[in-house]
Amino acid sequence: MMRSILACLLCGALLCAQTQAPDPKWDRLYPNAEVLQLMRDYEKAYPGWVKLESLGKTSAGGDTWLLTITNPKTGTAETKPAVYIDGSTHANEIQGTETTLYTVNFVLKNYGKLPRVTEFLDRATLYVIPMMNVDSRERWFSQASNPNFPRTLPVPIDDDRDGLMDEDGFEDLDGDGEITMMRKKVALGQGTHKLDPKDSRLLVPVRQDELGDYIQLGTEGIDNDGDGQVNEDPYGYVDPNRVWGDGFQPRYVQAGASEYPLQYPEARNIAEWMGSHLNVNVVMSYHNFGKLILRMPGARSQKPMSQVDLRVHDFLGKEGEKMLPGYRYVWVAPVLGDSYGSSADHTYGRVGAFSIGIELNAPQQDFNGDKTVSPDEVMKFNDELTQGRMFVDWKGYKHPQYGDIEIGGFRHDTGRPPEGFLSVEEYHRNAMYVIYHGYHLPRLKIEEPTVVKVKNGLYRLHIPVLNDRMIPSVAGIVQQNKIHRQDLATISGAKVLSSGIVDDPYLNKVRLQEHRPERLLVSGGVDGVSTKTLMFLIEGAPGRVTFTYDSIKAGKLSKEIVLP
Ligand SMILES: [Ca+2]
Ligand SMILES: [Ca+2]
Ligand SMILES: [Ca+2]
Ligand SMILES: [Ca+2]
Ligand SMILES: [Zn+2]
Repeated sequence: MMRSILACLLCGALLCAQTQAPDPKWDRLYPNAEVLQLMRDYEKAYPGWVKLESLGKTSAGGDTWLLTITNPKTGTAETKPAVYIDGSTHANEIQGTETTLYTVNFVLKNYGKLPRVTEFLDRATLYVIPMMNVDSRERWFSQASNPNFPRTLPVPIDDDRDGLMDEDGFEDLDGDGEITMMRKKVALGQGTHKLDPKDSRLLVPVRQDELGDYIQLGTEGIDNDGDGQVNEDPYGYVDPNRVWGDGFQPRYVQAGASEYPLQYPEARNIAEWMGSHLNVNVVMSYHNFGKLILRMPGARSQKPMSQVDLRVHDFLGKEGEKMLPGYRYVWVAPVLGDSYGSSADHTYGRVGAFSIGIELNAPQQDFNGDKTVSPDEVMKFNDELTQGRMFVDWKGYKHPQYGDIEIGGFRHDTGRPPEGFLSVEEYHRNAMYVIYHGYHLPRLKIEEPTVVKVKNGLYRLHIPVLNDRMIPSVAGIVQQNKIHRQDLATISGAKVLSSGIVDDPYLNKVRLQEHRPERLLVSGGVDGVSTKTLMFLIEGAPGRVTFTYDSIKAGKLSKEIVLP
């Protein structure tokens, strides 16, 4: 205690933890209960700066936990432009959660030490939902799982339409806690594969002119319902990234869709909350894998993104390629195929936030430098850099349908999340990319106005409003979809006779607002890295008036102006 008080006296302008701040280790993954404890501990250690709340219950009784982080002394969270990040939409894409926690930890521990972090929490808000698909993420840890399972919402669906739901899932037949793979040795000539001559743990397909003696039997499990298919209807399948409102399509178009948009609380909780938190300018959702920065729209049939928004996305995306080496910034639809009802489409189209999905990387080694990681290179990585941690070796099993088989393969926590010794760099670079977006949140400043006394009691003001960061105060999509009102400029302390937006101050070209000049709506707000000058013709006495610029996405600011 004495030591922490002393530390507090010494830290001056730093953000001091009131209790021992959590100090997570980044070389391992955190089960849900530990994630929740970390969130509680951050809230306790940084009272006022960190708020933890549940946005509501989820499909299987969990909570949508939200962290709100900002400097409370510089304004409340909702009054500031915000970056929102989330992880584990796909429950098996685990380390999105740890990536968000690393970001939380970094900004709290470095406030007052690093200028950009300090600026971020002073003028902006960071919203974090570490575990979107919280119930299935818990199941990934607590029950037998694999790198691809469970993935979807915890909602039973009759995948094979036999009248039963989730009746034939995967099984951990050998009871090792992992759902791995099955293979079977057969008589020569009856197989499709053979053992890889370089590594007998791997199978290779036989050539056209070659006889095989192995068959692949897929994921570990049996035919539970005797319908002649193995594992045809496992737990799930509603995809939490195909259930959102904007661009939604039903299941006959989009596999994994819900019956109607926002049917399930995992998405609805967030959509409802964000619908009343339109200060969110940026949404970053962590997935894996593939080293991609994905921009919307999700499908080629959707309306293309406006040029003004595309320019901003392209700028931030290209910077991302530099900060995250090996990542590619791409339009999702032509690269990963058309998808409908994704969260990024929703938060862009309905909230007006620049929204990207990030496919995180699990670095493994391309030993021979041919730019691909082949199965035998994965094995070499497993053997030499993890001492065999990743792979469960094949062993014999008597299967009720297939007879004598072998069971083996990769553990559930391999391949998609980085190995512990490689995770920090991934988390760190991604956290810095979040702060980079925070830096480019719109930052408005009211510049020195020009005041012209037309005659006694009549003044013409030209007031420049500067945005010195890349993200506009009103995105193109906000205008296009009429998501919320435009920025609003007002003068108090005088009567406004006329107002408008100045197109050319030298030639006095002004677009006048026809009605209610006292309430100037600034169409399109202030673009990134630009100035918009506003004109007010006012009737008043010498003295002071107050100009106020009120932006839903960029905050509210005022300036006193002296009338001579
Ligand atoms: Ca079924
Ligand atoms: Ca097993
Ligand atoms: Ca079956
Ligand atoms: Ca089964
Ligand atoms: Zn995903």
